[in-house]
Amino acid sequence: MRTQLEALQQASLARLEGAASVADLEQIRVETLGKKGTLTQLLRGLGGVSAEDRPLLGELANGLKTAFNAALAARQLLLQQREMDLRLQAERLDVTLPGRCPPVGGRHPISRALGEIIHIFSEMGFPPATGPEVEDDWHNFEALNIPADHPARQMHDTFYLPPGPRGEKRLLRTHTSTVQIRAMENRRPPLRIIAPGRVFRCDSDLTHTPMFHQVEGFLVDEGVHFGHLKGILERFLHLFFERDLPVRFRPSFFPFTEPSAELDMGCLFCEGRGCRVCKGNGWIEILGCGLIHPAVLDNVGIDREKYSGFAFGVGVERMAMLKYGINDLRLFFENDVRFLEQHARL
Ligand code: 2U9
Repeated sequence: MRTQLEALQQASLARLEGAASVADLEQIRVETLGKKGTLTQLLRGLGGVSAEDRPLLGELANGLKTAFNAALAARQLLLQQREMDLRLQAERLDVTLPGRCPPVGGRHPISRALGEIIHIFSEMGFPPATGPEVEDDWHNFEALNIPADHPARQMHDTFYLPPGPRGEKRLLRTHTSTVQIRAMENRRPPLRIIAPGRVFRCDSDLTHTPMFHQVEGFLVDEGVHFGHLKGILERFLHLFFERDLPVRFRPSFFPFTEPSAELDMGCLFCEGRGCRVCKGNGWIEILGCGLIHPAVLDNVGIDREKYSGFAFGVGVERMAMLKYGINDLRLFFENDVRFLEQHARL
């Protein structure tokens, strides 16, 4: 027994000495002091030795256990340190390397232009209002004095949907004037709002998409005249394009305004000398406007003798193209990341 103990002491200490990793050490510990470990079994065997040998052997065995545990702890510390050194070597970080920039999203140029238009009009006292995109015949056409035989009302110009639950005609709004009709029906003058949003027309070619964005605006009060409209629009264009540009009004026709006008501004690109953008004439057609037709006021129960109003409509895609120098409408809708990266801002 004694020789066995001494042999085990030598062997186990030598094994600890030769262990190359913390995992090896654990293996040796289990094989020595675990349930079925060599030293555990020897200690169990002590029960069978004579009473006179037992104290000495017991002391030896306990001494071995203590020596083993001490050697194990010392070796563990050393190997842990060594393993940590190796890891630190292998996993060294070069903190001077340039960082990897995570891709950052940005706002689409249409959203940016819309945001700027809304901001400018809000500051001038026209808060934005919204309404449904699926509309009825009344709000989209009838109330706006658009006659039954008007070309805009035909199937090939407007997207019609299956009729509603009470058989009513339903369609995708072709302009946001519907929002202003609802405002006039629900509130009394003085009124001023802008109506930004998506509109839909059955049209698709180089310069038309079936969905596009509009901002319409209107003001109804006593004594409103064309001079008010001119002042507001000039100020708006000055703030949006961040420069002073000449404007001119050309007579036009819309069923919902009388008189009606088209507003041209001096070409941004050639300052009136004539270029490709303005087709050589120095002016760019930018928006439509007019004084609200008295028949429209009648339709929503506003006294045409007491009140008058002006209204205007701008196409957001066109404004964005001019401001950011984008020459192809399709770019807005193709979602080519190269285009978006070039024009997106936070
Ligand atoms: C009400 C009465 C009148 C809104 C108006 C225009 C002229 C106009 C176009 C600009 C480019 C549409 O997006 S576009 O194709 N709009 O020319 N819009 S007057 O007139 C209204 C609106 C509401 C109750």
